[in-house]
Amino acid sequence: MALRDIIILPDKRLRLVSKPVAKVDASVRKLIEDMFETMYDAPGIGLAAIQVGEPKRIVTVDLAKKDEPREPQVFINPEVIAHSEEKKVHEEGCLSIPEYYEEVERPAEVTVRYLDIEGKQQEIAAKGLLATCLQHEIDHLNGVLFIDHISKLKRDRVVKKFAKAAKLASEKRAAE
Ligand code: GNR
Ligand code: NI
Repeated sequence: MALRDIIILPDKRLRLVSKPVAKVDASVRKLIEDMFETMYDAPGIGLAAIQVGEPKRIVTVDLAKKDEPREPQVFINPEVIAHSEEKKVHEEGCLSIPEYYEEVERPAEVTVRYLDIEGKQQEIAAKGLLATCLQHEIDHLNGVLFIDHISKLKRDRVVKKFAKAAKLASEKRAAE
């Protein structure tokens, strides 16, 4: 297993549309192992492969609480095939936009079709935190971030803050 670096705003790779996985082979399984290690280390409840720089349609999730046994879940080529009319507001955060949290409205329930680690097609009806998390992760696979669902004023503010931080960090590196 290996810990991978998580890419953060304004890294342009976060806007890539990830490619479907054609075959769940050893390299895909290795990437999934690395994603779990990286997600648990962060820690986060979900991770999309592009967040470790791999534009592949792979998502890892674990919603277990800190003091509970791990419940790793993996979703390959996940697609929302149905969603409720009912919406729900949930506070979201993103490992690629560290320490920024904002409320996002999304469908309360979604049905997601995906491949499991064996490459077998599965469907899951998700509600609550799993529904929110899967929609957040599937957005990543399409180059969409949770800040795209908030007001332009708030989005512009956070994008500016991260752009400034990246500029200062690069100036600091250049001065060394
Ligand atoms: O760790 C995470 N927490 C979270 C909280 C509310 C809604 C979505 C998430 S996903 C996030 C990890 C992450 O950035 N996944 O892409
Ligand atoms: Ni995220």
